Amino acid sequence: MPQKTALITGVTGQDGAYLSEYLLKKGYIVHGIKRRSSMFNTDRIDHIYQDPHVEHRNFMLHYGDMTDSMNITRIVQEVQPDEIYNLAAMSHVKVSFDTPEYTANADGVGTLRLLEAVRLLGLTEKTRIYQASTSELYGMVQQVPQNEQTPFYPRSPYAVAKLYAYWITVNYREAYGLHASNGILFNHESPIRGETFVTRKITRALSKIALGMQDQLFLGNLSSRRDWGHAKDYIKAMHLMLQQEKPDDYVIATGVTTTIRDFIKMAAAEIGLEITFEGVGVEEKGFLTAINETKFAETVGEQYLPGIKSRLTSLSPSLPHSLSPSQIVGVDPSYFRPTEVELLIGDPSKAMNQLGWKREYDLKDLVEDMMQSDIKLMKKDAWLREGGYRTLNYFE
Ligand code: NDP
Ligand code: GDR
Repeated sequence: MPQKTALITGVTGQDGAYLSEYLLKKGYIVHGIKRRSSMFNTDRIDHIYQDPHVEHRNFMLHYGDMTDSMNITRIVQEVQPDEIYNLAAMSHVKVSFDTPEYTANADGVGTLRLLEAVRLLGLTEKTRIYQASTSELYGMVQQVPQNEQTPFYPRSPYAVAKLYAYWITVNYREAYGLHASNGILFNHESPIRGETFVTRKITRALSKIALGMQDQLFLGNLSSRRDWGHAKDYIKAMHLMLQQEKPDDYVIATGVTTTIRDFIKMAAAEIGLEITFEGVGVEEKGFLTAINETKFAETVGEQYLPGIKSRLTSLSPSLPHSLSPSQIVGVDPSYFRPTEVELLIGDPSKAMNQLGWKREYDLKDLVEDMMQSDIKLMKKDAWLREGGYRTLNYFE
């Protein structure tokens, strides 16, 4: 079989990194579009980077931006890809309320730019396109669980921009016969998930709390429910969609939904900590109520036990809870969204039956993977600090 060429927009993101690795292992030549940034932004793909002076490279990066039509068109022309994976997006739902116009431009019109580039360059027969659609399209859900037939009701500028991208992809498929497919992916996470998405924010913060580097974690709505899978499973579905004879749209999900509150409990349990929630709304708090010392010592380290135990034992009945050192989680309304998506749960039957897609990770595996990785990451910072070195502060 001739070697295939893929072009990935958003190559520096979570999915772009896993997909690049996956396609390179399959023998693809992979081109990625990265943005110019004032600091290095290629952390997630540095391990597969190839020096431009190396001969016969199969992984190449191009500077580009979804808001720049000519740049997108030029790259598509140069690369002549067999497959395009459009993963680039301003992907943070809360931030999209602050930057709605940019989000519409990059996530909505950006998709049009890519489709038009393929059409204008006469590549409609050659190039297959994957569009990163999202469960956020369902927003205020009209049906439970959500499948490919469920009506959309977007609840954020991000979701509305992605709605345009979804339909323009369908339209180019129907109007010009493009092999263009939408993957309606539900939330998928991993150890390289962006630090401000809720799962990673939780696993990073709990790791720091366990190591005595942070006191508390402040979050927004603890009651919303998400259907979380592992990004490593989900990028395989993207590839499968482009290997089908006919383009189509598919839901990729686990079929299990969990509250943010329960995700916190699961992540804490992974390192032997029990967190109990009390109160409602902005008054809700999560307290450290028990420690499985053996598990904590195994997963975090025996030397960190006295620190975490001191937070538990200082819980005195005479102390108001708000002053208790055992408080680990608090609610900060500034993380609330003007309009929230309360419940998502997907039905991936079509993808399982037609693509033969199946997942390897369940939520427990995902949480374990993320916690182990973040404990390791934060220990590195703890050691650097002990050695007198400065570590970076990442503020949201
Ligand atoms: P990330 O936020 O991790 O990555 C987004 C990527 O897009 C980054 O490489 C980012 O560059 C790039 N990007 C952002 N804006 C632009 C722009 N204007 N021009 C070019 N590149 C840009 O997202 P994920 O990997 O998690 O998600 C991949 C795609 O899938 C996104 O489109 C997202 O909306 C969608 N999606 C994600 C889901 C999830 O749960 N992860 C679920 C459903 C859909 P930089 O690194 O410089 O910021
Ligand atoms: P989401 O993911 O909005 O579903 O979009 P995110 O992890 O940001 O939020 C999930 C839920 O958690 C609640 N939440 C918080 N969220 C964040 N980020 N920070 C907090 O402190 C916090 N507290 C509570 C949110 O309100 C929400 O209900 C992700 C992105 O990857 C999108 O690009 C993608 O399309 C969808 O998943 C599917």
